[in-house]
Amino acid sequence: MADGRVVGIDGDHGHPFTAGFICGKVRGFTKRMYGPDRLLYPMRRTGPKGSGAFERVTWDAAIDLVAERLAAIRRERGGESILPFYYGGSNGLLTQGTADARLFGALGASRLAPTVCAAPTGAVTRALYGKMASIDLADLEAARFILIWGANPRDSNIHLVPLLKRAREAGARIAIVDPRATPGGRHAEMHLPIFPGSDAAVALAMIGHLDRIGAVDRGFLKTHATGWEKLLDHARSWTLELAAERARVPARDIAAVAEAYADADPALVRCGWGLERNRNGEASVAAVLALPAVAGKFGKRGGGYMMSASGAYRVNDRVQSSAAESGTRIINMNHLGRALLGEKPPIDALFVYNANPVVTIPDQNRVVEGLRREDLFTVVFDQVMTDTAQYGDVLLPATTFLEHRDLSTSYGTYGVMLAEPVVAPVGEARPNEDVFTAIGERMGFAGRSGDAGAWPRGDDQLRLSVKAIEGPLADADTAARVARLRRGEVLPFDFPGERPVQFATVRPRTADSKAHLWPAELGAEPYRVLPDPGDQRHPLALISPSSDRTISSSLAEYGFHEARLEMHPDDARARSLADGDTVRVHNDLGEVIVGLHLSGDLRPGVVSLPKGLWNRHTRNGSVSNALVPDWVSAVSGGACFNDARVEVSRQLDSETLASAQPGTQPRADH
Ligand SMILES: Nc1nc2c(c(=O)[nH]1)N[C@H]1C(S)=C(S)[C@@H](COP(=O)(O)OP(=O)(O)OC[C@H]3O[C@@H](n4cnc5c(=O)[nH]c(N)nc54)[C@H](O)[C@@H]3O)O[C@H]1N2
Ligand SMILES: Nc1nc2c(c(=O)[nH]1)N[C@H]1C(S)=C(S)[C@@H](COP(=O)(O)OP(=O)(O)OC[C@H]3O[C@@H](n4cnc5c(=O)[nH]c(N)nc54)[C@H](O)[C@@H]3O)O[C@H]1N2
Ligand SMILES: [Mo]
Repeated sequence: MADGRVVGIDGDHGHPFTAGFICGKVRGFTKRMYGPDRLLYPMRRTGPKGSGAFERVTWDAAIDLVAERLAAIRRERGGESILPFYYGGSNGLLTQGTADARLFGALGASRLAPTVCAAPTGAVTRALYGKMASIDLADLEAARFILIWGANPRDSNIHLVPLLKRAREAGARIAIVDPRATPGGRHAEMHLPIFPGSDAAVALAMIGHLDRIGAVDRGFLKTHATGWEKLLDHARSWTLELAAERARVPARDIAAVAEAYADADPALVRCGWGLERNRNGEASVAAVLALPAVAGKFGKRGGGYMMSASGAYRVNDRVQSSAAESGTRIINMNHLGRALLGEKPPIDALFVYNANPVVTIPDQNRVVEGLRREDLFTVVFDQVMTDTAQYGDVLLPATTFLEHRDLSTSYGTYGVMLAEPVVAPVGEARPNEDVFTAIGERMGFAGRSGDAGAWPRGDDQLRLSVKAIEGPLADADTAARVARLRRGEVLPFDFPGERPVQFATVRPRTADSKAHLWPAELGAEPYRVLPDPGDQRHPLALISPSSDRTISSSLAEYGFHEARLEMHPDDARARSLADGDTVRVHNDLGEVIVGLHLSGDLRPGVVSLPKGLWNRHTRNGSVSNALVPDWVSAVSGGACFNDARVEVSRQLDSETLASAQPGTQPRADH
């Protein structure tokens, strides 16, 4: 800190988990706070939609404008014609689900199904294990075999890396199931480079194989599971050969991973999110998470499965927002483009905050077409001028985590902490809670601070949010929790025996405390595998996994220079392409023009563009989502990013210029 400005960011060396270690992109966060993309004051659109022409207005004028338009739209078209759109944001409990929920509840707005991430995984962990707590990261070291399935800790979960290293030094073997040899995975003992979307087939074949070699723990299953006979029966139909054909890997390699897993003790499955992002998402995650039950890997430290930690606790939305559940229609966020263009009755107002849908939601071209609607009133509330903000009618500047208070619940670890602001807001930026409350007041839904009917704010909101955390959080008493948080403590989860051991100290939270391996919640055929969506014209699978440059699309404004498409040299040779060429990645939904980078880390038949790009990072101003269909997974409506099938051809530079959209050319990094 110097002169009220942040000059550097470092980890907290007293933090029980990170011990002061943070990633490079957050270390550079001042580039977001004070960078040229920062939104410093409210603005109003002056040019055509998407032109990026805005004029500065006061906060008062901006809130008047938003309140008047929302009131008029609600009066004329009904509350459901208003759609709030949010997701990642700051990921805290004060910046989401508080005053925003009160405002949209009071408006009777349409509700958003938050499905862009973790919907299949969440549905499966609920159905199979009643969201039993995952094993704690610290217990990774106790494992002798770690099966990393569709996760890339080196980029997306960097605090796992030292633990993986220590586990290996202690003798653990590591196997990776991933279409690419991930940066950390290159050293793994085993790598199954399966074709995207074939996970369910592979995991079922493993289960069938375990059965044939006598490695199924029937004792465990009889006592602790239901539906396992049906699962074993079904798994038999997925022979190693069938799965191998589907996954495009040798049958013996699938068998070898299954055998190594069966032999090791304790053995752990680290399940990521890469395998859920297709139409077989639920079946894939279910088959993978059934493995520890089938092979009898639960019941000891270092065995079982590890996902995000959020299963251990629940945030009671009703307590946190002090609002009643509304019965209004629900819009799947993955269908944003489709909904803006065709929903009946139509969506007339869109309020975007904590999200950047123009680049993070499937079917980018349709999302943009929807946002271009002249009759749509769009508010975008963000920290920076995102690709979505370009389409706003009103822009509201938001504070960053160093400028506002937030309550952070765990995602990978078991703890909750309160982060207080360290500097005053930059420019005229304001926190979410504050702005949604101000709109609520202006619209007459909330009394002014101190008046009757005022919405809880500040410390009152903090108490509600802390109270809303249901789970094994140390101190049941809200006041005691708040006091500890305010002293800067990381409030730990209070598991019997310190850290959860699945089927020992924590059990499934299903009605009978058993694992449900053929759960009705996943439909009549929970392990049904749909055929690959590929067609002959678009034979390559496009994946868009997280990178170490951004957090979703956040921080991409300084994290990226220019994106490159990764491709296996064999696929390039077949198309007469060379490293460094400019290529057109295309299918019937759209095209992305980028430079090509050849890499033997990817399996043949799969190409990759990083998740989180902004339009300026490609040569035609489109990102991978321009190629992603907006179909959704069967049970939970999850996004199918990795179902994109594409073809790649060489692009001449003269063509690139002709097809670039105005204002979206790549820009130099700053
Ligand atoms: N640096 C950084 N960290 C992040 C994020 C970020 O954007 N940047 N995002 C955060 C968020 S929101 C999330 S949800 C998590 C996600 O973190 P992860 O669980 O690691 O998920 P992804 O990065 O989407 O993909 C993980 C791996 O799945 C592989 N994969 C792709 N398709 C398939 C498939 O069909 N089957 C299998 N088995 N593997 C496949 C990819 O090659 C990739 O290596 O990371 C979080 N952490
Ligand atoms: N192609 C492809 N697309 C993907 C994925 C993929 O694997 N492939 N992964 C998906 C995944 S896992 C996820 S989680 C989603 C995430 O998608 P989004 O939820 O859109 O996440 P971000 O891109 O991080 O956008 C969050 C925005 O919130 C803003 N923000 C941060 N804090 C605050 C705040 O306090 N107040 C306000 N008002 N704004 C704030 C940030 O500046 C940022 O612009 O993306 C998905 N998109
Ligand atoms: Mo995510």
